Amino acid sequence: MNQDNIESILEETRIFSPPQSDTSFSSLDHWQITSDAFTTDFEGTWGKLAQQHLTWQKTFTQVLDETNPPFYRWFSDGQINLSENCLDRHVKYGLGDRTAIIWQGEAGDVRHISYTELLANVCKAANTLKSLGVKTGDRVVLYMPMIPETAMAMLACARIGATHSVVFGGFSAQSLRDRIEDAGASVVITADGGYRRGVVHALKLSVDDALSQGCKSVNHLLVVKHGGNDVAWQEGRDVDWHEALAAQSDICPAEILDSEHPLFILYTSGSTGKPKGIVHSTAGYLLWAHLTMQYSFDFKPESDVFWCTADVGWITGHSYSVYGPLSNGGTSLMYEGVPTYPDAGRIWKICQEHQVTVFYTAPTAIRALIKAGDDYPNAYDLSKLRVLGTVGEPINPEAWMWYHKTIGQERCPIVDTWWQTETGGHMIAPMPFATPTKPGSATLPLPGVFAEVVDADGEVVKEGGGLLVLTKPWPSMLRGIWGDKSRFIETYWQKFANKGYYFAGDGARKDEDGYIWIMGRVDDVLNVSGHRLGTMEIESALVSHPAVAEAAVVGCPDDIKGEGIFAFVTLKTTETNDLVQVLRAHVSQEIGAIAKPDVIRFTHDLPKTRSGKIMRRLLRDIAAGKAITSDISTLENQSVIAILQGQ
Ligand code: 7RM
Repeated sequence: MNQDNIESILEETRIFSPPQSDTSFSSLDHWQITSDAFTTDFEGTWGKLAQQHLTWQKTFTQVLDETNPPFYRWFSDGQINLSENCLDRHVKYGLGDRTAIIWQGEAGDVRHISYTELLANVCKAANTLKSLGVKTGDRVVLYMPMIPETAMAMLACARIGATHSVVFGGFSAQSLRDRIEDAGASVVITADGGYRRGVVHALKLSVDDALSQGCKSVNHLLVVKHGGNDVAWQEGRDVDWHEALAAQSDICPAEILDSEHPLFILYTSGSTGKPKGIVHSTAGYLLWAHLTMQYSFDFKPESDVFWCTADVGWITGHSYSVYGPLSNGGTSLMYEGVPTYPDAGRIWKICQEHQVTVFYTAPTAIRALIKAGDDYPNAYDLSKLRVLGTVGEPINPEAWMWYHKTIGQERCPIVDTWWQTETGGHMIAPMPFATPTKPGSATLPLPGVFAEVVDADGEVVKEGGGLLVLTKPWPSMLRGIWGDKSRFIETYWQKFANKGYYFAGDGARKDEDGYIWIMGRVDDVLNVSGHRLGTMEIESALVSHPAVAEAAVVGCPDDIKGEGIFAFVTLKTTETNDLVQVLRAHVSQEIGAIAKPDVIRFTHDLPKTRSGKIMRRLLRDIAAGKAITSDISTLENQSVIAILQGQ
């Protein structure tokens, strides 16, 4: 994390009492009682919640199967269909007319989709997938804009037991191809285009590109006509979503699926190698997406309008734009465009127009909106807002205070939610009307979550800094990395194997009240605007260019993005004027625009230890423009430092 942020977090002493509410969790005593229930009877409490909150096709008899750790299984002899829980049960109980999705297009168009309508479309989409040969257990990749059809496609996959893998639309054709191939998908669902800043992005073009270079497993491309631009069409392979759905019945029985059936794969960056396909199961994932809506957001499906600004290409969009709100029978707002288009008031305009009550976004967006000035939010009626959430990266106290005062008008609790793609749902977060909050702290583990800060030996740190671990399994935990068992064990379980702890990859501090303050990644993973990127991935993209011999990528402080990307590069050829631009474009093509380095600095040599390891700490200090604090006595070629510093 940014040094300024660390300092402001370390100095932070303010405490804010939760506002009064007659909600089910209205004091820290309620948090304590619920948390204690898990300590006293871990499996019994989880089992009771799973019975109460989910609709089962066949009830389970065993809550947790821990015979083969870390391959934990939850509710494993039960059967359940996620789409039935998100749709059929609400329609059956008379909520068919309630709005499931409010969609706001960037150009101004709005759609309200009721539960009845959503169910009918999901059934048609499910029947379409079946007609294209998709069967239970097959993989379907989605490369989509933020439109209701994306949620429909996810739910349709879940309905027939096809494992979906959503790839963020900002990733390049190359990244898309890697993911399609790794997942072995038989169908890709995309759109002719999606809107961003008034421009239609040609999503299908990237899919065509990816498929032309491999992806032999793909038989069909299902295309939603949305952007209105001309697209190439391959007869026999490409299928028009609307035409296909129109020909299908709106009834499709929900497949009987085991609790542990793989619901989705979502690729995320790690410190080594290519992005890994995080696998989530059906029942456990759904239970926690459902419950955390209530715990962290105090979600009231009958009256709330919930808006999570994350793209469904990320885990936040999966759990809190789609599955969490819909499982509860509530209303989820989806916005297709850019939050600052046509101006920085767009978000607040949408909140006013759709009477948003619970709003969830990333600190990077908050910082960008602060910079735009208070006139934007002040011009809109934000009085309906009652809970404000943040996610993705540490929030600096200054941004927290602005969110609290200017947006929440000191009325709305701020919920800073710490979690990961791997955890499926929130792990550490305040309960908005129960937990006193401190700006910059995600506060306390949610009931049922056992999080600790430990030292390098895995001993619990009562107060002070260390590594963040989860000491007990939880229902929505990742079930593995797609196709790579050993990487799963190595990445998450090896470090504290003697204790059986899950290692999150984050540094954290525990204060005198037991509050947890997340200090950022301790591995080679960057957090750029709340998006996870591996330094290795960016380095590989750089060295795949013919001009590049070697590359070392580190994070550097960035006021808005939290972290920026700084690349040190040695060349095989001589430096040309436009090489920085060429390399940035190359990374964009290899990974996606989000991975473009902010700074590329050429050097004839990279600083290495005698054993040949790149001295990353040294590079981080240089990238931050700081005095060098690391020990450089082992540096072979000391004269390189001035060049690295750009002198
Ligand atoms: C949900 C999501 C996970 C990484 C995680 C942290 C960082 C997420 C917070 C946070 C501080 C937070 N999934 N992170 N939330 N850091 N405070 N509230 O972001 O898989 O993409 O990233 O994000 O480093 O390990 S993710």
